This record gives sequence, structure tokens and C-alpha cells, in this order.
Amino acid sequence: MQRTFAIIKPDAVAAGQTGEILAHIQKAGFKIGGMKMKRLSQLEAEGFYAVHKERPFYGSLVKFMTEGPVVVLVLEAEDAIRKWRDTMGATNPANAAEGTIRKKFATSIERNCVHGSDAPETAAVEIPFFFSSSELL
Ligand code: FUP
Repeated sequence: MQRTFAIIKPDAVAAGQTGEILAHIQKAGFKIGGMKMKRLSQLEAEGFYAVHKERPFYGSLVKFMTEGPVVVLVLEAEDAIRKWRDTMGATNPANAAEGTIRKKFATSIERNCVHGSDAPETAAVEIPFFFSSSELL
């Protein structure tokens, strides 16, 4: 079993798509190992996306990620990191495959409804960024 970190982003939470996205996650075969709803502070969003600090979209991305509540999740499955990225679809919904979450719900490369860790090293940083060990079941 591998763990990955996921976010249902503010666009999808505000649009009332949380339930459908959670159903999609469970039908895809993930076990939910941790889940909570929260609003990211400016500092949390800046820290979470620090790797993109020099990119032109950084300020706008941080603003988007703090505009409303998100749902943070730990997902478990065999090969969870790759499997969750396949389930989400491409970063830009214009390139996302049919049947993926981003194809169905994302409206732009920024407002792309979900996040997923891109490698085991990233998941190992992102999971403890939001979850203490007592919150992982
Ligand atoms: P992903 O791993 O699919 O979330 O994609 P990236 O790590 O490349 O990008 C992180 C987030 O930055 C994306 F989810 C959306 C945002 N982004 C933009 O807003 N504009 C871009 O041109 C690229 C990424």
C-alpha cells in the first residue's frame, strides 16, 4: 500500500462537487486514510506551493487556494501516487482524458479542482504538512 496526498480545491468545494469527487475517489478503489475540511491561510498556501515561488502564476495560485475552504485527504492504494494522478487527469483540463476528475470538473489550468502529489518524496512532505500521525487512520 502506498499513500498520496490530495486536495479538493476551493473551486470544487464552492461548486458543491465535494461529494461527487469523493465518490469518484472511492469508486476508483482508494481507501481514505485521512480527511478534513479547512481554509488555507496565506502562509500555508505559500508554503505548500513554495516550489513554484518564481513562476508567474504563483501569486494568482496562492490567491485561488485561499479563496474558500478545501478538503485535504490522504489516499491509500497500491501505486497510489500514479493511480491518483491518472484519476485526476492532466493539470490543464484541456488535455485531460475522458473520465478523469479534471476533465469533468476543472475549468482552467489554475482552477483545476484537485491536487495530487507527484512523487513519493513529495507525498512524504505534503502529508505531514497537513496531517499529524494521530489524524491518519
Ligand atoms: P499538478 O502537479 O498537476 O498539480 O501541476 P503543477 O505542479 O505543474 O502545478 C501546480 C498547480 O499550479 C496546478 F495545479 C495549477 C497551477 N498552475 C497554474 O496555475 N498555471 C500553470 O501554468 C501551471 C500550473
